[in-house]
Amino acid sequence: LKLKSISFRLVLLSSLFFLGACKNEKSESKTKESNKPNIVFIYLDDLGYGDISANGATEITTPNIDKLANEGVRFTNGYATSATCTPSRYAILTGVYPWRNKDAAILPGTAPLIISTEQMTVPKMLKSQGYHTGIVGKWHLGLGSGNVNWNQRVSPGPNEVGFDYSYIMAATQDRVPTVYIENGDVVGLDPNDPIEINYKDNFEGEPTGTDNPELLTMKWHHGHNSSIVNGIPRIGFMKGGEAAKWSDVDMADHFLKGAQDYVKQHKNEPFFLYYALQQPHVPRTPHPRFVGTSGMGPRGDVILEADWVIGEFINTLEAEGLLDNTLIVFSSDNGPVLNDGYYDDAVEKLGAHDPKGGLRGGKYSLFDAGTHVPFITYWKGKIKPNVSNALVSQVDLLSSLAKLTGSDVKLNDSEELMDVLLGTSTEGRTELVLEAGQKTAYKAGDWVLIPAYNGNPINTQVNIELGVSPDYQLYNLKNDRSQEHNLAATEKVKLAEMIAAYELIRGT
Ligand code: NG6
Ligand code: CA
Repeated sequence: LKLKSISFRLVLLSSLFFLGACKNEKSESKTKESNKPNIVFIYLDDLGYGDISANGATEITTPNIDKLANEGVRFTNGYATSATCTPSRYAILTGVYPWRNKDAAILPGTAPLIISTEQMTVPKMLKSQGYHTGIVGKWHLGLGSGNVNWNQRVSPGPNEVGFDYSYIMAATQDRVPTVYIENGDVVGLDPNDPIEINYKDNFEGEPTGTDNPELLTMKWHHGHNSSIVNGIPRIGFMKGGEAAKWSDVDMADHFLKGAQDYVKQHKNEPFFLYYALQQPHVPRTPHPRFVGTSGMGPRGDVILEADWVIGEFINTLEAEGLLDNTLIVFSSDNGPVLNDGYYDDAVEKLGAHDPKGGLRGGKYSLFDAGTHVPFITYWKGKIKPNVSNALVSQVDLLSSLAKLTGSDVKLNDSEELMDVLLGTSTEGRTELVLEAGQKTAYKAGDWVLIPAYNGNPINTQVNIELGVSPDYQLYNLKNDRSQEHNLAATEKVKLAEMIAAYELIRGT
């Protein structure tokens, strides 16, 4: 009798399955591929640990990012590899520590591509597992192989290191060329008005921030005094390409639309989208509907704008029926900075807000706030809401996602921490090398070693402590989250142990 009922159930089940398959072939193929969820990185630019209300901000509310945090895993010990953009972006895509690549430093808009086309990358690995791969947003990893001609297809770039589709800004919002590039081609370029870029010399007769203050709608504080685009002085000189120039205030909406279109177009296959927002990097140019919304000036306003576009993007995933089959990783490329080269009231209107969230330092710094950033994983129905204190780094995404999607790719610097990222394990990394301005520090558990370095202890232009000191620094973040007590002189044994462990990694 038992056997009979089991076989009856089996027949019933399989006929149900068959019916289901006939009804909707597409959703059946999605279920089959459920070990290949869509993967989205939402990556912000210069967002600090304390800039989101989920991490304790009280002066600013970020409901959409908080939704990811409160319904996903909110990491309290999530790290970028670096305190600036290019190196962190190098690591998140390649799974290799950026200090292994001497070119992984803040790049001008004319820099050649610093990822080798031979190298493994997250999109390449996912492509080999059947994914369609796309990037929308900030690139800043160099393009071409030197002397880029912006009037022809620009290559190699994202499409040559694993992305099937790319819609990018080349470098940063404050650097020329101030145009969008789709699959290597400048969008909207008029061939009769070719683009010329130079990072050393201006083109004759072209206005600059230094010479033509009367043309500026935003004043520069340091750097940012070269070509003027949309009233904003930039880094680097640009001539031509008038019709192709982006609108700064529309950039957030523009990238949002690109990200939404990408998921709509690829919803019937597993996809990876690297959605790299430009906020709250300078120049901070909120769309008029966000101006004044934070009461904190443009920096706060663009954080609210970023939160809004993220909400819209999640709504699109939901409307397309993709939310419960999509792993979202949310983070930032480096810590916060207030005045990063323009007068935009970021300091003056900060009030009680603490972008660092109680950590020391900031962007550019070896102190914790340089690299200790918001880090969230979210997967509706799969990840249980959780706060994790496990140590994780963006460099771990390559090996971890390989594990998730059935690839055997595993790189040494990139630890396989998929269970930690899904919130089912708390066994994170035991150690991590951090980088700022090509100087490195070492974290093991709660301990942080900052080796002795020559150099300025403070970047006075941005008013951030860089963590640079001619003496060894040793901190225990457990009792001293804001790194106020240097224990190097008293914890001699620990210091020696940390130096030895650090040198072992740096020597490999
Ligand atoms: C610095 C710029 C800063 C910012 C940074 C890159 C000056 C004086 N400062 O050199 O404004 O653009 O580079 O930021 O030019 S990052 O987030 O892309 O690393
Ligand atoms: Ca950045």
